[in-house]
Amino acid sequence: MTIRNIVILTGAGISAESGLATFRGPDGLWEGHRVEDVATPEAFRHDPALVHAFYDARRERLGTVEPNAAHAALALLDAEWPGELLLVTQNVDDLHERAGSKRLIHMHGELTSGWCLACDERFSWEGPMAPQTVRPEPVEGLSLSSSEMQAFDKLRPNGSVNVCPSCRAIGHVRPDIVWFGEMPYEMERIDDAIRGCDLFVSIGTSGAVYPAAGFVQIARYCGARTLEINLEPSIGSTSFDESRIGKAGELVPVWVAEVLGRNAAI
Ligand code: BJW
Repeated sequence: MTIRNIVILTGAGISAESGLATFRGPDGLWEGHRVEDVATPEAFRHDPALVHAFYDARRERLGTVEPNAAHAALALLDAEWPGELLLVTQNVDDLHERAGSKRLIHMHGELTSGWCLACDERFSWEGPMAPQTVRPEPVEGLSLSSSEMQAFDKLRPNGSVNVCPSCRAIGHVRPDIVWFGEMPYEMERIDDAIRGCDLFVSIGTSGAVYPAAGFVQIARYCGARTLEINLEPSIGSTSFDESRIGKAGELVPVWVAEVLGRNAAI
């Protein structure tokens, strides 16, 4: 079978070897909370401080990790593949783009993006987002000491506080992340690419969350060959033509070398 159009779906497992926790593994709880408890609009309405703390901690962690061999191999494939290619990631980290991937969709949003609920604008975001990290306005007779000022400034690198850079509303910026019950981004583009691909590859995802978990069935129905690369068989493993079981950092470079017709030392 000649392959021209490739769609690759990635999940948390591809970033595990970079040191980012997966959601449903043994380290998948965050301070005792399941992702289903903190990644919903209801959770954000009920306890915004908790949800901000979850994403602030992950945004901070992002600055301490690097792309791994699997991200690098997919970036190489993107650079060298002459046909159509689309990398659809469920991950909200920025390791694919830091590795160099260009043809990329973040279907579940991005940690480094904010969304203002007051004016509906989206913008890039660094540092914490929790409103309590705003340095208090000076109040007559009650001034902050310089060490207190420094402590607040440390909490807001590059001056980021929960102020919308577009409309200046305070406290209305939420993480630009797709939570349960919300529509993932760019579904039409993703659907078109899956229906038109000859090869669909799923890497490092458990297959527990829809619509991503259903992509393999659409690809198969439309005649694509399907491959999964995962540490263990995913929930939908039997839907794939082929499963390669092992670490993404080891198996993805080998697969990319095969596709590019090279030996495995890439
Ligand atoms: C390695 C490795 C290594 C480890 N190498 N591998 C009932 C039935 C069916 C569906 C529903 C239902 N009730 C509700 C729904 C819909 C719901 C859903 O799917 N719920 C399920 C819980 C059942 N979905 C939604 O609500 C979505 N929206 C939606 O459906 O809108 C309507 C719609 C209709 C029609 C078309 C389109 C849309 C939105 C889902 C939003 C998901 N958001 C989250 C959190 C936000 C992002 C964040 O905070 O990071 O996204 S949940 C969380 O799970 C996160 C992930 O992107 C997502 C998937 O997890 P992932 O990546 O698979 O991670 P893990 O941990 O589960 O798996 C890691 C895998 O890696 C494991 O298998 C390991 O073995 C492996 N691994 N190390 C290779 N080194």
